[in-house]
Amino acid sequence: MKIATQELISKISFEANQARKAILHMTSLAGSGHPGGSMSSIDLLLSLYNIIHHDPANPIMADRDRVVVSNGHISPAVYSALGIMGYFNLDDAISQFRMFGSIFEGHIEREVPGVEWSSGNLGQGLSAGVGMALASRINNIPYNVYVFLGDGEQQKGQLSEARRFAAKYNLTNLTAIVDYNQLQISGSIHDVMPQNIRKNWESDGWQVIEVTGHDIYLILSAYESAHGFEHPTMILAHTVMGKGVDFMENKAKFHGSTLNEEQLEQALKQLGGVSELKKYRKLRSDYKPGSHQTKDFSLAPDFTCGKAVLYESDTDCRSAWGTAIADLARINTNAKTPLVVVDCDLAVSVKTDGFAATTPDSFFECGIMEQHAAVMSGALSTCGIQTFWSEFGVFGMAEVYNMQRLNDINHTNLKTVVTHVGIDVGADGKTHQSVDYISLARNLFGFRVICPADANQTDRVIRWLANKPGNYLVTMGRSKLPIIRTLDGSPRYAQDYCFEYGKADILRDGNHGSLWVCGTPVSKALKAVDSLRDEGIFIELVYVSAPLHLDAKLLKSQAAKGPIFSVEDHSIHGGLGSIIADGLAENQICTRLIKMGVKNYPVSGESNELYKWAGIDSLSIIKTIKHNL
Ligand SMILES: Cc1ncc(C[n+]2csc(CCOP(=O)(O)OP(=O)(O)O)c2C)c(N)n1
Repeated sequence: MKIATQELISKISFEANQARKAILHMTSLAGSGHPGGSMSSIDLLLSLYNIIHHDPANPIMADRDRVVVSNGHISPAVYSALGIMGYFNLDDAISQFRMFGSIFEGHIEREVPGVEWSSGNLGQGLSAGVGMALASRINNIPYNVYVFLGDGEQQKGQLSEARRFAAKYNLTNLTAIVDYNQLQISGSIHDVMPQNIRKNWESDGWQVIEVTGHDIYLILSAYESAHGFEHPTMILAHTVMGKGVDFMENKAKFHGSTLNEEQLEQALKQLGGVSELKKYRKLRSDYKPGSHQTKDFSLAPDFTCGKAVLYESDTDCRSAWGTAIADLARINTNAKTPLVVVDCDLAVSVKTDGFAATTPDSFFECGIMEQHAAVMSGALSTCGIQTFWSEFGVFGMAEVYNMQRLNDINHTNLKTVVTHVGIDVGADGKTHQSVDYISLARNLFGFRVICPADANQTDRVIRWLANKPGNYLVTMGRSKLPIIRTLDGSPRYAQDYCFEYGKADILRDGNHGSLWVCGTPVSKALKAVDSLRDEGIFIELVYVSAPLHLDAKLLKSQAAKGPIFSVEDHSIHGGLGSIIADGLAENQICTRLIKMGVKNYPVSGESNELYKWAGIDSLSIIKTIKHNL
């Protein structure tokens, strides 16, 4: 780190003045945005970018220090600082701010060179920074991570989850900077929601330094001293909202209000400048969308997949998942890509305890902090680490829906493996019976969902998945399931079976109609179809392991045979049945669709009782099919 010389201080002061003018221009030009917090945090941001290890000409340099801005609404400050540092042409950011087609969106996006994490959903950035700081240790690449946060943002509970994790794993390469301007949208942070920010961080095990956030010398000194402690450090920077323009200072209104032309001129005069709106308006009208380069967010693991395990007797898919991931860890100790598993106090139930015993250094225990775990895991997966997070269905998706959404926006490579999905969970009751995992994931444009049919398919899916980039949700129930067999009695997903994403499997042939099934009810469906076969009713049984990617051709050929029945241990709203309905309508395929699945919040009971309750046990399936043929 460079020492706070007078020359450096003058340089930063000059740049901060330039940035303030840019912030005001871009927000006034766009007619929206957040100038107040941008002006309060700009001295902190520019001071940091002037001393950290980074290279604007190589924004993805492996050992660069990372800056995560959790309060993504201060995008005008971030774009100004990065533009001044040379990541891109500052005039582009000013003129294209919040414009259709531009990368300079209202809240910061990873597409912008120098931006490490897309943010705007307050409270999540510290978890992302924790993931990056942990990744430095896992990858054995030394660098520091800095996370900017607002003071109103301190009200978010996820921050304490992230703080505790950072303290537990002693992430001393992590520094948080809180822009303590004491204002938020609705006024004073002390009125909106009183709290003792300093004590909260200290009680979670962090070192806290307080500093005046507009004194460049003191800011630089704080950054220098932040790494001298045995704990992660938070810098509580006392700042002034709207700093630099007298009529904006300490006014909550300017959190999210922009200046009109007259106010802009007055403000620029105070900053020693003049309005350049005319120039930027011209640049804005000349801008053609789509001229930016796209970043490569991918992950390219090269794991040895090992020998498939063949299960011959009833087995729960979660045990097959646990065995496969432990096996992958065992045989890949020298792989170039690290393989990690994240847990939230459920390892014994989700069966990752074997992995933890095999490679304890690659297993990270978050406790009951799912929101932090989801984001931290997502961030790890952006740092060249194949990251599996295993959870109960209800906590791995519904509990953290917005975190998974932000992961997806961030182009993460996260593998979320959820067990205990559906009413198959049984006696735990409705709070634990996740019946919306497909419908939630379906909204996330980058997610793929895999629902293995039995232990054998689970084993192949996990080994296949180890080498895949992108976001996947793998789902499984709690119960032991029969092994799926062909009519001659051999395992359908035998040792030589290779998983193919999006390929549905025909488990039984038939020409009176088809039954489409996804997830745990497959053995019930199989039993129903085999019983009907004995009665001379031939129903084709289609197993859908990738419900979000239906094969339209298959749908068409099946529809020609007769009605389509769907069965799932999931809400009939938004799951397999709904996806089939969309597929039929969108492809102009005309047939009847009869959906079987969960139609209300479930109740406690044995899973067999609950399947009967929902009408997805074998007898109910037979009855429904006969009734509708
Ligand atoms: C999870 C979440 N809830 C609400 C918002 C809407 N919002 C944006 S900024 C803001 C106030 C933030 O206050 P502070 O952190 O003090 O930032 P400053 O006003 O200093 O810029 C709110 C409530 C959000 N972006 N994310």
